[in-house]
Amino acid sequence: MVVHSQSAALDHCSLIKTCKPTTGVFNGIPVVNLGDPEAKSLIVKACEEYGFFKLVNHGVPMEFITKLETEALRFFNLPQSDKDKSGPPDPFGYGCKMIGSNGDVGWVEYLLLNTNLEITSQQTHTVFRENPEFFRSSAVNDYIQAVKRMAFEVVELVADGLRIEPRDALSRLLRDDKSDSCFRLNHYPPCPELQALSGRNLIGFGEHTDPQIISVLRSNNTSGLQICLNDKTWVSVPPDQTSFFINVGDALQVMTNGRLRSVRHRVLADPRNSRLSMIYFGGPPLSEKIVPLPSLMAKGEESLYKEFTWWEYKTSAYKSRLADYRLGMFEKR
Ligand code: GA4
Repeated sequence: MVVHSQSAALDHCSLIKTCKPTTGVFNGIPVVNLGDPEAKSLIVKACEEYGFFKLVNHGVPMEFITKLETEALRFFNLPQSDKDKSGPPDPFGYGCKMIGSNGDVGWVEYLLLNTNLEITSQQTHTVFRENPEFFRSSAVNDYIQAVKRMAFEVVELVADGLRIEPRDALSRLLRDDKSDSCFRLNHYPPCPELQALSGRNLIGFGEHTDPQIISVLRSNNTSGLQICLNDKTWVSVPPDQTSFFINVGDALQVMTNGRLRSVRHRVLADPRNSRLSMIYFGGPPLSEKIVPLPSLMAKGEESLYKEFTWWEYKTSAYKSRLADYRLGMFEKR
């Protein structure tokens, strides 16, 4: 993203929302050590209360993380015209400021990628035709494979903690060859002039919940991520470049009949430092029925939601605005 002058920057930004600067960070984010024998109950508690937690001792080699970060920065530092050759993100590729196709904008540029290995060569061809070095390096694949493995373990612990049987009832959906998962690299450039002029924080990525089962986020050491607590207050998550942050998605909320809550979150651009985040969104196959898992339902308990497939939910999500409450139309009233 190149800002030529202050006025050009303001033109670009006229559609980007702002919010009052927030002070202080929230120190109450639950932290789970993947090696802790109590991990399953701590994960469930965190997902019930916040739909969000920080994962340490996660087993993803730091080397994979740093390598991908270097490659991603190399890409985002290319001239705008070169990056544009890898866009638009329909559905995969490079995007700048526009999020989705329904008018949402943010102070962000990004790469949306498929996580399915079979599609990788096709992706190299379509998305990285003009920038093949990015995909020729093993950085993306090594990272995604390691993060997926960790995500499978996390959802198996969710299953254990909720006494869901079989314990792979969730992980099999993410492991499936047809799993509809994706990967996103977000780059939030600093924006000092704009912030100084408005005295407010620019929204990098507007508030939303993730539609999938689980999202696994890692960022550099620049702050910006905020989550919305049950009392509707927004709190800043202190960044930690060596850990992962796990989000419950809408599909997991439905599959647990509302026991686990998908977390509303957003990202504010930092006036001084650029933020880079990498997120794996683990989703089920398109044909999968998204219904509460039978082994979790108490006797006589009814589903809070109408029955739908992941394809139906995804189609409706992609027609919505970022901030919409997407599960609303699937709730039984
Ligand atoms: C939010 C989570 C993921 O980033 C994403 C986003 C998707 C997009 O960027 O195209 C959506 C958004 C996300 C939910 C509502 C729709 C679709 C933008 C948007 C306005 C890739 C996803 O799966 O859903």
